Amino acid sequence: MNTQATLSSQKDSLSIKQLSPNIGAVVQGIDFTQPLANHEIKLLEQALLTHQVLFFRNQVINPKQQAVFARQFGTLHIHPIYPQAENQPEIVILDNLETDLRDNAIWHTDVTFIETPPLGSVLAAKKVPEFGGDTLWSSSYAAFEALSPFFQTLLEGLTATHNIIQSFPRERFGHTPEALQKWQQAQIDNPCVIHPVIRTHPVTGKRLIFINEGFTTKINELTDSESKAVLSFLFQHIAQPEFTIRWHWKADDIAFWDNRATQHYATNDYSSNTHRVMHRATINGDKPF
Ligand SMILES: O=C(O)CCC(=O)C(=O)O
Ligand SMILES: [Fe+2]
Repeated sequence: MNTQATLSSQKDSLSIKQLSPNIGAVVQGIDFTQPLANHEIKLLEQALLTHQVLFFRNQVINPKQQAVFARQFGTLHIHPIYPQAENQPEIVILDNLETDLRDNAIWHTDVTFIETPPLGSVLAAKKVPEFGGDTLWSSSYAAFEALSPFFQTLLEGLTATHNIIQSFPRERFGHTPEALQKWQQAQIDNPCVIHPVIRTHPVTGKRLIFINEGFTTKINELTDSESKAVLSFLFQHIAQPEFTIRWHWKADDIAFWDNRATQHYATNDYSSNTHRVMHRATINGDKPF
């Protein structure tokens, strides 16, 4: 297997080091504070398709620079519930002292509660514990490919319901009058949506599992108990260590993932006295098929 590739251009070079057989690579040679050249955008897009999650070290950026970086890959989503950076509504602030982040400690794909879930997310570590607070990503391609052809075929024709409330319940996100109003509006603006259980990646054309414990509530064509059993199997299946990569954060690290082909899990194993702050830009995607 080719674990190290150096892709050179006229004056700069990008090094991409694969981290595991199924998912993850570390990229060197990118400066997030500078606009990317067209060929760099293409190389990163290609690397993202190949490795599904890319990691970058030592990127000191502010929310504006993060939004500018992410916009080179598409328009940005504004989250209906999470707090936003000042004057930069596209940047979500995930601060464990400000927000109940327990639902990120569950395997999920970001924002599948809308018709056109994000194509990717760019997550910047601002404050991280010395140990603990790692994030894991799982390859939805690898998880699909490990299923028997018979079960793959069974799942292919099915659709599932995704519901924002599954990860943003009222009791945790509606505790002040302003929060409650925001939560109620988010519910009105985001009615349940239906996505295929098995999705075709719009660029690679590969098939992948597209249900997640964060937002998927039901496989529509099955009875309640069948749906429960199949979802519970799939939620367990995608978490197999063989499909995953685990990242231990240092401040100023950035992770950039293909949100169509992955799920992630933010480990909630650090003390509540510890301050952990992450900033996320979320890039709009298209309707799954
Ligand atoms: O805090 C993290 O490491 C990840 C949180 C998360 O789920 C996200 O940013 O989408
Ligand atoms: Fe997430």
